[in-house]
Amino acid sequence: MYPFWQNDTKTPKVDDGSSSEIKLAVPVFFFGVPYRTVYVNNNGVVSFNVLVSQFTPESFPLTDGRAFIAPFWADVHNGIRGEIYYRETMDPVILQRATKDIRKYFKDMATFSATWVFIVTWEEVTFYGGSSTTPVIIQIFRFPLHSLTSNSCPSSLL
Ligand SMILES: [Ca+2]
Repeated sequence: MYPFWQNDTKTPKVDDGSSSEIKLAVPVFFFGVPYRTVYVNNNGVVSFNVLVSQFTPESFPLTDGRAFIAPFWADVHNGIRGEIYYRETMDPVILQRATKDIRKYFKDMATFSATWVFIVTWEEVTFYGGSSTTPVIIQIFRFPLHSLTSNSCPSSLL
């Protein structure tokens, strides 16, 4: 787990909600397309170009062409419990750790070197119909992978 703090930006505490459009310090290349903004969506999706309020997951590839990363696509309800945090960082300690993690877990990326990281954390959120006693936690982090393709995309990295 990467560190997150109470002063990270939070998404609205509302069912099926999303952040505002987040301008990134560096472009993220996703399947060869550069994106300069993202949305952090409460239902476990980080999306490009459009927010995602959809609460029922679909299998990939999506038929409508939306571009997003779905580490936790589910019907989250942070209005009942939990917070969703995000931040960009170029903290050398985080970059060093991310570089080490990627090299360790993705053997074909032995020369990878993180220069920027975007961390999203769903902390103790619950699901639609859940309660204050049914929390879960998940975190993702993302790097600008310049050669990401459908054949080389390490899904657990996203
Ligand atoms: Ca929801």
